[in-house]
Order: sequence, then structure tokens, then C-alpha cells
Amino acid sequence: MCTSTAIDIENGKMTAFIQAAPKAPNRFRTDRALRLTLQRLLPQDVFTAASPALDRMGERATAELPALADQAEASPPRHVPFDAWGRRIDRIEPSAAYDRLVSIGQEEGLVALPYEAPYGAHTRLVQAGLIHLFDPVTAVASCPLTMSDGAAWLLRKHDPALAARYLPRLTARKGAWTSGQWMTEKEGGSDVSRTGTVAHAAPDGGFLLSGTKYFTSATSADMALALARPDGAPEGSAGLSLFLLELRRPDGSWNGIQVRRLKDKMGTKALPTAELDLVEALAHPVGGLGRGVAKIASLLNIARLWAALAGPASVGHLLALARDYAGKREVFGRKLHDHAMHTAWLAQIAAEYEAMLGLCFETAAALGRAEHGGDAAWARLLTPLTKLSCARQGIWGSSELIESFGGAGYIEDTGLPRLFRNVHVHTIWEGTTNVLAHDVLRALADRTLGQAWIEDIERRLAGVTHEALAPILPRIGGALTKLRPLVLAPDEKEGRRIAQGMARVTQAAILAESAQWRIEKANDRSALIAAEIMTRQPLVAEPSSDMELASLAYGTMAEAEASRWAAE
Ligand code: UCC
Repeated sequence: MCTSTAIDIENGKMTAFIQAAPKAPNRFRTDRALRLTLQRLLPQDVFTAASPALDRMGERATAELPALADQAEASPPRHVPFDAWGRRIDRIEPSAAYDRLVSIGQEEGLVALPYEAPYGAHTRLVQAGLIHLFDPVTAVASCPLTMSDGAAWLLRKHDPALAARYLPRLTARKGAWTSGQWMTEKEGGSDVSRTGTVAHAAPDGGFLLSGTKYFTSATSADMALALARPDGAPEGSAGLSLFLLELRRPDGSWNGIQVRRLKDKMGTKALPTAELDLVEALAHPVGGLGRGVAKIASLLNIARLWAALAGPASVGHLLALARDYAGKREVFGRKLHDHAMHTAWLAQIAAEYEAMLGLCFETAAALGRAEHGGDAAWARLLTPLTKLSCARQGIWGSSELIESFGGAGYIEDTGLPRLFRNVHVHTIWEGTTNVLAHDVLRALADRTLGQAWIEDIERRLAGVTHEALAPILPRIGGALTKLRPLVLAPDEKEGRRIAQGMARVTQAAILAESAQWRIEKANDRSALIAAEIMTRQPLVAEPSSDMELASLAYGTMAEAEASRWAAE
């Protein structure tokens, strides 16, 4: 596998050693956490019926998709503002490889599945399994797919007439349209109440949008959903409406859109993200005027689930590579996997991976149930908890795993650094950690929801009866006791602590349930080990280690600054 014969050549002595590269297998076949979590949460007949599609995606993710992702990352999109004769054209050219990745996602049903709904309420979970396999090896081609899924759901929920027109296009498996989502402006990414884009009524019932959108995702899309303020509407978010616009007119020209520039981003390099001016772009209100923020929230919740899924997806993929590498790389006379410190470290990362995966897939299942008539408030609570925890844990786990390859993890043509860059976007887009913590607090304003969460954790823990899990239960129960008063009477300044604590406790309770199921049904103790490792960490931060200390430190720093200025 690796040779280290020293050879003499004219210029001195060189080594012919070549390190065998890490290779990820078909993870649907080899990743026990992934396979058994799906098996546990899906009815047996659904798991069996969905397995060929999951297996196919697992196969494509081993060679075909990474090769396309290499090409897409090596050829970032171009903005061509003018043609050879000086005519403004604003052409955005993503690489052919990027477009192919998007179309493979469409062919495999990543957008179509929830609308075809072959497995009823379980379809979202099957979709989550496919996204998990697809996402880390595809140069963030998931972005336009995410937006299209969110747009399709939003239209179905809020505007049957527009849905009849656009859903078949967005959810086709061949030649499908993609949608962008344009909320963010210079004044507001999180706080969209400051939206400056205006909408003037046009004679035919449409509206003409004018303003600047500062981060537009998937700018090579066919259509977009955008917030704007109609004439006469009040200030603030209550005055915003949601509009659908096609990006091109029937003759192929831009629909009142001028591209200022493509963003030069830290990662997601293959994905076109642009600053745009809207100059009387023709658009149509979605579900009539008003309630724009509430309407776009339907898209946000779906996009937040996709972003959360990217955390365990990246860590699962890197973990598979790291395990393979540990069997190929020799240091200090032994393979890496024969070094106890190395394997204990990978086990710690694997524990967090299991914890993320369980929460993400349970949330996908909850969203699926909500879409099929189940409890929408429950899915609304789980979604921000999942996104705020898994997007951040995804960065942590990816960072650790990049280190596990030593210097190779830092070298671009291994393909590893870009995974680390790309995973960072998920904490930012579709709401930062603080925005999501606020969202949790808003959801908890309904006191019955906080009580329902407490009861859900108690019910899960009551079902965990296997003796091997006995030491774990008091750790989760203790964290729940600490959180209970905070959940029932949340205090805004404790928002991060509450939301992160709830996310960790939910992860731990799901992991304990999963561990029991896997011991009993699959003779597998890996989730038990993961639960043991995970619950040895504090699940809820101490107040002094979070908010109070932070405020104190911030105040102290501000005082130091003030006294320095006074002295100057
Ligand atoms: O722009 C982005 C990046 C673009 C792509 C870039 C590509 C790559 C480059 C990388 C760059 C980093 S991503 C978008 C980022 N922005 C967001 O995700 C928005 C974050 N902000 C929020 O989520 C806020 O919480 C807002 C905007 C929703 C808060 O606005 P308001 O107006 O203060 O919200 P309210 O008053 O709380 O809610 C208004 C209505 C209420 O409904 P009604 O009127 O019936 O009471 C809420 O219940 O919206 C409802 N609502 C929700 N419903 C609000 N949030 C939700 C929710 N999560 N689920 C259901």
C-alpha cells in the first residue's frame, strides 16, 4: 500500500514513498450510525423500499460526485458584465460541473421527493438520508436545491395558483427550475424589518420591485422569492410582502435585474452569490399582499433543516476518510489505528456525529409529520434547535478531522480544506446562532410548547430501561432539571444557554434511545459508547461560563477602552 524504498538519483537521495490516499466508501453500506438511525426511525417497509435510492446515492458519492465537485471548485462562477460590443449582459456562468451536480440532485429526487411523497410523512426522512450522502461531496450544489424545495413548499402552502404554475417546474426530475431566496439587504440580514426594496403596483396586477439585494443565493436560478414593501405599507417587518419573480423575460433578457458583482466568499466558491439591483423587476405577490415574513418562514424552516443536515454530513464524510486513513498511515512504527490516543480521539468525534445525526433525522421526521397534518409547532421548535447545534458542531467536528490528516488536511489538492471552509456557511445563512436562539425563545412564548418539550424528554428517558444505560440517565435527567425553569420562563439574555442546552439534552435523550434500540435490535453497542462519551460533557452551560461572564468581560473591556481614550 505504501512503499518507502530509498532510491539514489543523480541529485542525491530521494524516497519513493507514496502515501495511499484516504478514500470514503459507500457510506449507506458502511456507516452504521447512518444506516441504523434510518432503520430505527423508518418503518421496515419504507426502509426497504427507499434503500436502493440511498444505496445509489452512496455509490455516486464515492467517485462521480467528488470528481464533479473538484471541477466545480476549480472553476468558480464568472460574472460577465458586458458583451464584446459593450452591451450590458450581466451573464453569470457557473461551471458546467456545478450545473451537473445540481441536475444530479434533481434527478435523484432531492427536491421532488417531498412532493411525490412516496412514503407519506416518512418521505422527509428519506430525503434527509439522501441529502446526508449528497451534500459533503458536491461543492454546495445543495444551495439551489434547498431554495427550490423551500420555495415549492411555500407556494403550496400560501398560493395554490402560483403553486399550480411553478411546482411542476421546481419539482421535475429532468430539466427542473431552481429558485433563489432574496431577503438580505445591506441594512438587514437577520433583521429584515429594515428591507428597503419597494414594490409599486403595475397595471396588470403585478408589481415592479426596486432596491438592492445584497446576498442573493443561487443567482443562476430561474425564479426567486423576494421581500419588498408595497406603496403605502407601514415601516417595519409588518409592512413587508412576499413576491415571486422570474429572473428572465420570455425573450431571455433580465427582468429588471442588474448584477453588481459576485461575492468573494470564504468558501462555497462554486456557488454563485451576487449583489443585485432590482430596477422595476416585474413580480407577483405570493398569497396576496402582507404577512411577507410569516410566509417566507415556511421556506426558512426547510432551509434550516438542510443547513443542519450539512453538519453531520460533513463530519460523517470526513470521519469515513479519517478512519480509512488511520488504516493506511503509519507513524512511529504502527498504523494510526493502532495508536490508542488516535482512536480514542476519533471515537469522541464519532460520538458527536451520532448525537447530531439522531437530532437531525428526528427533526426531518417531525417536519415530515407536520407537512402531513401532524404537529407543526413541534417541528417549529425542533428546527432552530437542530440548526443552531448541528451547524456549529459540524464546524467543530470538521476542524478536528482536518487535523487528523496532519499537513495533508491543510493542502488544497487533497480536497479537504474546502470541506472545512464550506461547512462554516451553515452557521450563518438562514439565521445565525443568536437569531435561532431568539426563534426558540419566540416559540417558547407558547408555554405549552416548553412543557411539551420537557415531557418529550421525560418520555424518552422513561423508555430507556436497558441496564447498560443506567449511568447515563441521571446525567441527562440532571441537565433537564437545570433547564426546566429556564424553558418554562425563558429570559432573553439566557437565550443561547437555553437553546443550546435544549439541543444538547434532546441529542443525548435521542442517543440514549438509539443506544437501547441498537443493543436490542442490531446487537450494536456503538451508540451506547457514543452516549457514554457524549453525556460525560456538561449538557447545559453554567451561567457563569456563558452569559454573565461574557457580559462582565465585555463590560470590563469597554471600561478599559474608555479609560484609554480618556487618557489620550
Ligand atoms: O440571506 C441569506 C443568505 C443568502 C444566500 C447567501 C449565499 C451564500 C453566501 C453566504 C453568506 C453568509 S440567508 C438569510 C439570512 N436571514 C435569515 O435567515 C433571517 C433571519 N432572521 C429571522 O429569522 C428573524 O427571526 C425574522 C426575520 C423572522 C424576524 O422578523 P420579525 O418580523 O421580527 O418576526 P416576527 O414578528 O417574530 O414574526 C413575523 C411572523 C410571525 O407570524 P404571525 O404574524 O402569524 O404572528 C411569526 O410567527 O413570522 C412568523 N415566524 C415564523 N413562523 C417568524 N419566524 C418563524 C419561524 N421560524 N417559523 C414559523
